[in-house]
Amino acid sequence: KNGIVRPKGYTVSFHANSSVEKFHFGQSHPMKPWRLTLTKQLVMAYGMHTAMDLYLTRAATREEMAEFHTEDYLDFLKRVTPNNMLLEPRLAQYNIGDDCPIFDGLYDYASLYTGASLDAARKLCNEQSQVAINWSGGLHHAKKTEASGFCYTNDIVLAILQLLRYHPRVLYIDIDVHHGDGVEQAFWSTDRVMTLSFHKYDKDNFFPGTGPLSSTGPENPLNPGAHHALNVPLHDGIEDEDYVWLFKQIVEPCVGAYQPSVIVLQCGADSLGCDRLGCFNLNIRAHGRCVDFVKRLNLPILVFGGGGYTPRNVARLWAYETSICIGCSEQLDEKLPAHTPALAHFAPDNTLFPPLSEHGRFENKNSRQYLWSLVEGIHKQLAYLES
Ligand code: ZL4
Ligand code: CA
Ligand code: ZN
Repeated sequence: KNGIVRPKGYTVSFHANSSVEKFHFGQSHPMKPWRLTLTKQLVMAYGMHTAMDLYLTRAATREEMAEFHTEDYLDFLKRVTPNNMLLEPRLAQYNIGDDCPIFDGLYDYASLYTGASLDAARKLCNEQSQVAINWSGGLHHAKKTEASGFCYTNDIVLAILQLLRYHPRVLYIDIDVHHGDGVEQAFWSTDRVMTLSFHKYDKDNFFPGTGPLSSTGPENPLNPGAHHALNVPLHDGIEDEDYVWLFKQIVEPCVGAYQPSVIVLQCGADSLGCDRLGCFNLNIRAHGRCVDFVKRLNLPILVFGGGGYTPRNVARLWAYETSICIGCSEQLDEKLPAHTPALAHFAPDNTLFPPLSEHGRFENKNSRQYLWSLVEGIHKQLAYLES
């Protein structure tokens, strides 16, 4: 109730525009922007808003989004509506369909989440914050000229392009259960961004089907991007200790070898157990330990959301990870504050850390031997950077 004390000499900023929360992808679509309302309610119920700089962000301008996306794709997003879409000849070209439907306000939705990510990036560039958070961002699948996997504009790519104005090397880390293909592709041919994604990989049966260990950048060793894409393909059911171990075994040498000046962390909540679309068995604390590990590297960090399709757990996770960024996670009561507005969503247990791995929806198919082979594969790849 008294609020959380702001850490000294260290600023965490929270970038949001609550207008994004009101958009609807359509009946039974798994992506639910109102999960952000739930998240913000928990953050505030715990009193964390007093320990951060809060920014009400504006929508990204068309010019800002054209730094990555094509004019014709942005024109399309701007003009298409549920009423005129049947007259639109290029729906297939822009990959509009069940995953990426046309809904009312689509352009406003995309420009709002993108605007928040750009605002966060600028606060890191001018050193007004050390950690800048946008839970509405992290839409890693969008391409230059098409929508993909619930993502219309790629706010991560646009934010990284901003960071590159001031930072020589950006490390991008993606712990969403899906492969961060759009970000990987955008920076495929540069050595100024290293992309690292942990994800479920099954070429034919799990979206988007890219991101094997062998996908490391352009084949031509003279291309600067060679060896700067890293992929950690996982099977169903990975558990807390193994995931956190793997994350540390890989992230630490990446930072050592690449020496980034800033880190962008996509915190997709669909890698939690019990996610509607996911297939891992992670608990909230384990996911948070990955964020904590990155925070302790003492580099400026841009923190984004992403996937997450069981809204009550998305809200728990991102509220907890907000506390990790602030450095106040030990002060949070496991029991959710009694004055949380949507407390009924978190019933019957009303805890921040419900058991998500016990119900064992997914058998762990990741053997220790397999995990070691991933670590070894990544270490071998990093050895190319030293030379
Ligand atoms: C749905 O119930 O695997 C969309 C998508 C809409 C409502 C009504 C339509 C019913 C699950 C998913 C038919 C839906 C058929 N509705 C969807 C190959 C696919 C073709 C589309 O977390 N069908 C495509 C995308 C993935 C595919 C995951 C993750 C984003 C992120 C960052 C994107 N696409 C098969 C599926 C439903 C739906 C139910 C769905 N789509 C589950 N997985 C996908 O990485 C934000
Ligand atoms: Ca990922
Ligand atoms: Zn995802």
